[in-house]
Amino acid sequence: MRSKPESIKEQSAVTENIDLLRWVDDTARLTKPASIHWCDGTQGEYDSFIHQMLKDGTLVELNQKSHPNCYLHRSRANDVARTESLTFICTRDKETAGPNNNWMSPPAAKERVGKLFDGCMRGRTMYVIPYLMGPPGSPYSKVGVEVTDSLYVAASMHIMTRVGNVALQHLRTSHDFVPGLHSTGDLSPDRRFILHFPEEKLIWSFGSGYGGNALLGKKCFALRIASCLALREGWMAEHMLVIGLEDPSGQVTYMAGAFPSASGKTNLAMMVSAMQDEGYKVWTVGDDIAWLHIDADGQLRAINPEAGFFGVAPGTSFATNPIAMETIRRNTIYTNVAVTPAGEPWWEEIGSEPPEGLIDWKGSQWSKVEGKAAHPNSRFTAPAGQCPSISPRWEDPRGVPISAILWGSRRSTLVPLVMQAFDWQHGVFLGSGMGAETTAAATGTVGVVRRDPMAMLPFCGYNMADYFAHWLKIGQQLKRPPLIFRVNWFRKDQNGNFVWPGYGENIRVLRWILERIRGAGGARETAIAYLPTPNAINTEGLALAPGAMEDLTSVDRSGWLNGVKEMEKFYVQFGDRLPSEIWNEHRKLRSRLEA
Ligand code: GTP
Ligand code: SPV
Ligand code: MN
Repeated sequence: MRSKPESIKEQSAVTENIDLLRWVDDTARLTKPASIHWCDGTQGEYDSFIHQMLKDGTLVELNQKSHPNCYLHRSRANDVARTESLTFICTRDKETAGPNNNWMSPPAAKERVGKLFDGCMRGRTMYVIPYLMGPPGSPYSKVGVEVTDSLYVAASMHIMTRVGNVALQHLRTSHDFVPGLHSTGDLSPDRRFILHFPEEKLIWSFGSGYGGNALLGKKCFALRIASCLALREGWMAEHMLVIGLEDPSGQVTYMAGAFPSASGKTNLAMMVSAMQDEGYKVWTVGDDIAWLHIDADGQLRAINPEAGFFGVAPGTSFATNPIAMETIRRNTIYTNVAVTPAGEPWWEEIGSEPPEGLIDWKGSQWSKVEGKAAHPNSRFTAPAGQCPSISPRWEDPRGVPISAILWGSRRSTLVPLVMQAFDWQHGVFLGSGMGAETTAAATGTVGVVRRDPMAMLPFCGYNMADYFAHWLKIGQQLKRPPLIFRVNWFRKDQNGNFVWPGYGENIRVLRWILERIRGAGGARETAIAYLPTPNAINTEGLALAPGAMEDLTSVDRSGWLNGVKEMEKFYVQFGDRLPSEIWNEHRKLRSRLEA
């Protein structure tokens, strides 16, 4: 429904929520749009958004025969990934945000960025998007309202969240929603700010139209703001995939895995098991974010707050991830991929040679000398419900019970293929010190190792010392805490080739994890963790280099001692706030390595 900005009365046809109407009204006074559109989340609305964007050139139609209802969007060349240096946590006290976050005081942030929002929607339409994060009817689901001047964002929110009445019906009180104000502005990185105000549960994002910067339900709400709410309310908001692993008897065991951006969550979540014939199958519950709660029986349970996948395109192929390829064949918005003369999306390692006449992600004729045809952080946006491996329980309002937690990141050296923490506290320590090679999902240098605790460094909305303490406390409240594992699919040999085949073959590691959960599976105690015994992981039929498995399951003591120093450098930033348990585990690891 469309209306003039200052007409609370007309808008109350959509909702009677006075706090929401007031916020939208205040926002309209600030941004001064020509009209307001309240999103209802219907297919008709989505279709009309697509139609408008095809007309104004925001979208390009792809081949409707091979890819029905698929479209391509090209973002600005300087707006292609999350911008961590322009992302802020705005709390009264800097220490609350911690050394892991950029900080501005709320008044300073509002003053500085309020000026940018002033009149920024003049002559344009303001879209009001009420959306639900989590399954309808779940006590764990939460409501957000995003106001944006980007139709691309509005259409993407249709796919990634549950938009419209379903959200409004979930409002328990009139202020029971997370407001998020977004404007693309002039898309200049000089005037780009992604601001979070956890104390008033508010998000302000200006100057970017891309991914996590602009789809405010995702990283801004479901991780940064939600992590703050979770700390207060006793649950956890995590950068995790969730899968169900079905065994030959048909029993399904659920696991959650925290891997940094562009480090394998979507692929693990949609894996086609290489052991399907033996009865091991993976079901997809979520591919990026998990909200974890302790139920009345002391069991950890997970819901996926999202309704779609915003997945990395490059590397996705019928060989590596056929389920993703099937999922993104229809009703999908592609961003920054290349396009063939036949109007089909194309990217590096899609499994076919670049055809003659390929158009690159910027819209120009591509030639080999110009580098990648698709942007390395090019993505697909697709509804989760059309994924062939979607779990029958992905929208279970109670969530699924979690039996194991996996930490995984890209480490070309040092970190074994898999290891099991001694206990919860040791597992939290392993997560807190996780090193990860950076990727193209955020602007900046790719491939440098940084500490990325629980894959949450860019997403924890408060001081990570308090976050580690929260993890430790949650463990104490669980009747049977999930076992914690560290995995690494990304070890490389001297020639820079991956040692482990990865993708569907990762089922071999998941199977060992399942055995460990059941008190079986061969393991030996080492200085760093329990490691699989030589034959504990089935490698039948794999073409591994001689000695590869030994390398993947051994401890490089001097390398780990270096790692211990890196962890220390990271931990000291938190001063006295760092839980003593973390220092204790750190000390114990060093002494075991030195023994
Ligand atoms: P975000 O959406 O940024 O959070 O990323 P993600 O963690 O979901 O990563 P995703 O599964 O999209 O994988 C990112 C890249 O890593 C893709 O190019 C994949 O092809 C590649 N990748 C994923 N799993 C594996 C694996 O097991 N082995 C190897 N070698 N590469 C992998
Ligand atoms: C990530 O970077 O972890 C993503 C993509 O999942 S974005 O939504 O852009 O944050
Ligand atoms: Mn992610």
